[in-house]
Amino acid sequence: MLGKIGLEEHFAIAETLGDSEKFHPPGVWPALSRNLLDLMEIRLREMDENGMDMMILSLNSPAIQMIYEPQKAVEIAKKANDEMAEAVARNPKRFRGFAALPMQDPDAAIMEMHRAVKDLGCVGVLVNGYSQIGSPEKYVYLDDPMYRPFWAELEKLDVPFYNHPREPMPCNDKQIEGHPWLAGAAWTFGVETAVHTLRLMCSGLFDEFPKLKYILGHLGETLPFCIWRTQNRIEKEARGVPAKRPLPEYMAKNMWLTTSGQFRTAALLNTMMEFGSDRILFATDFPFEEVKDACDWFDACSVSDNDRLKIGRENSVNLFKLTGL
Ligand code: GRE
Ligand code: ZN
Repeated sequence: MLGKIGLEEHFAIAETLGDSEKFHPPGVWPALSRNLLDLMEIRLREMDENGMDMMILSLNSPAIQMIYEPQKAVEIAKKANDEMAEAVARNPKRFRGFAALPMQDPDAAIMEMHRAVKDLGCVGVLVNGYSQIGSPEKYVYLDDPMYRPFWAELEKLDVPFYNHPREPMPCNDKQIEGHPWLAGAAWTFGVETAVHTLRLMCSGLFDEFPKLKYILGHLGETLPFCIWRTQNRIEKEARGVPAKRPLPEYMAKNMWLTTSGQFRTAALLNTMMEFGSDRILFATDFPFEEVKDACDWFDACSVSDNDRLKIGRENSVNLFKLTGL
């Protein structure tokens, strides 16, 4: 399919590049770091060769979320957003961007979100899970009451929020002790981000802000497969959960899911059976995955051409109100 739009397409700036290094063997790092830093030739060639019109860019992980000094987080987020905006300005038909946000300071995050959306033209925001704040050992999830004004402002601005994976807190390390191959994208990213999303849903966030638009990668980080059971158990034993509605209802109304890093037709079909094809969006997870792998799979997978067009392009045009393509 030509004209695909991808929305988990990462880049790095010099200050955040090293964050991605620990997840990969040294052998692959030179190519990976080159691809992360490139916002021009390499990326455009990959896109041209594989039928991608546009990448909606986002910073690597955890990047801003692990810069525990709020002032520094603000500074680096601005720098990343400015560098990304320059790349978008050079190639507005090929690139758009998600803003990185310094969640260490919710007021500054609101200000940077406004600047990024209104002045820089960002089409959404992307946050890498919980943030470390004030010290490396203080972790704050996005259901913390201090973020309620941020969510209110996000709802007013009406741009999508992408909750992108980061590694679980170190206190969970024992779970995979002796099994380092399960760290990161292989397994722990996904459960971390699924739990974070369940916290948000159960906290009543989407009752308070029913118009929030929330995106998950990796076909929903296992939630489409598991949410029926979670809801079933919560219905039987609510234990004081603040959420007013069934969790699948928030997923149906507030969530969009992308194909990043999940190039598997059976998993896509399960997601379509739970959600329909209007809320699933194409994404690659470049450069941690190959654009070619994502596109070869997606272009040939056994869905209708109508669904392919929606997932590959039209749902993103509608969600991000993209113009000037
Ligand atoms: C990702 O963004 O999904 C990612 C990383 C680091 C390693 C692998 C990976 O941020 O897929
Ligand atoms: Zn990613």
